[in-house]
Amino acid sequence: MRKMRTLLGFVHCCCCCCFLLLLPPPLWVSLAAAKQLLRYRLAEEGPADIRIGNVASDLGIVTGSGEVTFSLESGSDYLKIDNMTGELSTTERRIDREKLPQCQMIFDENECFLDFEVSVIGPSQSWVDLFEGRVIILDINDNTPTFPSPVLTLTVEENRPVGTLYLLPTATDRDFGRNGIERYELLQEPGGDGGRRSGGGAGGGSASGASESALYPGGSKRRQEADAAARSSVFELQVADTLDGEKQPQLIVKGALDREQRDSYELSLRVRDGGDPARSSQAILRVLITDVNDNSPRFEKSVYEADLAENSSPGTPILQLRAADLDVGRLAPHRP
Ligand SMILES: [Ca+2]
Ligand SMILES: [Ca+2]
Ligand SMILES: [Ca+2]
Ligand SMILES: [Ca+2]
Repeated sequence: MRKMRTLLGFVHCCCCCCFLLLLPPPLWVSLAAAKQLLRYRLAEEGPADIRIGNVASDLGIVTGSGEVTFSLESGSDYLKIDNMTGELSTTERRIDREKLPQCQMIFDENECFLDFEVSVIGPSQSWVDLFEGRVIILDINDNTPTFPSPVLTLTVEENRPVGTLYLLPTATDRDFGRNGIERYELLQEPGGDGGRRSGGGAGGGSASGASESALYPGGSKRRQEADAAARSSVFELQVADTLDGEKQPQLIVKGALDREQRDSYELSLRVRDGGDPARSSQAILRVLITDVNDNSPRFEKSVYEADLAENSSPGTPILQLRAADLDVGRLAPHRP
């Protein structure tokens, strides 16, 4: 803290000044600097006229006679001082900690502050003392953590094994420290049934018209297994701590995926901060399961029989074979 004294034709403290005047100017300033420190703390976003502190009492100056007055030399954008009492308070201008340039990208709450200078003027302007002060701006939890979009889309290939990990978009919360992001949560839909089931996967749908169960006798069982997998959380959330202290949500595949059974899942991702009370928001997490070629084309029947008259002319149709492939776009009708 620096304190400078300006003499206006009167030596306010004869003994001290006689000694100080013998010293080189820089040392004179630095000796005075160690004497006084005006430091206050104030929560952001308060209304006007909030009392911050009393400069007079903190300097040990007796007021009331009107002989000593106070004046802000700097910092008056956000602060004001009562000329007679030395009471420091807020102005009409809102102090938004998240918008103060000096409060961005800091790692210590005490690094967010407003500096000011106040001059103390003696009787008949016989002397002036200039003091510097600092108001540390305390964070309040006035920002809700939010995702970059209300709907987050993730694409996952159906053959990804259990344990495969995907990075999810992070949310942002402009508040500081514990008022920032504390945790992410994955909300499973009731019954795990928030996604869209594949329509059987008979790519193109124009081939045989045969139902999945006809082509795949075990289809209903597979569907039951898929339903059970959906209910038991195919995906889980994991949150990693990054080197820069941020939290990184990750989605992990925890169950078997099969696009031909289910080609999308709709989950909810919630982010919460550590404020009191806490603020939170949610985004839809849409997981799209993409196709891989994991099905072979199959005929509708394993055995085809047809009667053919011995005098049939060349080119006479005998029978029609039907085949299907559950993968997307891979259906190729087979003809005799
Ligand atoms: Ca704010
Ligand atoms: Ca917050
Ligand atoms: Ca804040
Ligand atoms: Ca497939």
